[in-house]
Amino acid sequence: MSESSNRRILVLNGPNLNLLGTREPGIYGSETLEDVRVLCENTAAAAGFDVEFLQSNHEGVLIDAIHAARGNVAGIVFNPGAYTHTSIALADAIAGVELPVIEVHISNVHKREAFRHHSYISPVAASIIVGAGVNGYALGVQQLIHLGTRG
Ligand code: CA2
Repeated sequence: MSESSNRRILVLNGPNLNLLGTREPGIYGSETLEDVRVLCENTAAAAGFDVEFLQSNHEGVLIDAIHAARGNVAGIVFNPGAYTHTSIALADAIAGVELPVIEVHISNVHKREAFRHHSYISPVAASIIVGAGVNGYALGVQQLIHLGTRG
């Protein structure tokens, strides 16, 4: 891993998160995904880190992004959306790249339907942030930086 990839973070978003701020504000708040991108960039910049920000509605695109992250970033802040509850393939991709992944959920999934209580991602995540609203992304960026810079 080069010096520059050490100071770069991938923020990855799964299906339907492009709709953030446009519907269901009672569950997901009124901030847009663009607001989340700026929040992540500002949080990372305060510690001298850059952010690569990606959203996809396609599982294979997310898997490719995780593979491409290897050697290029210090770690991944990942909201896998509904793939959280279904995707062994995403869990395998994370296990395969050996990068720290911070799993983020805007809503408190444990207060919601039972099918949202199980995550295939959590067993391969370094940390999990749930129910903090979009601030969870900022906490995720800070946690990744903390993991990478602790002695
Ligand atoms: O709470 C979260 O961040 C979730 O990962 C969001 C997923 C949901 O399936 C997970 O159980 C929990 C859904 C993302 C859809 O985002 C929307 C945002 C605004 C309007 C409609 C969907």
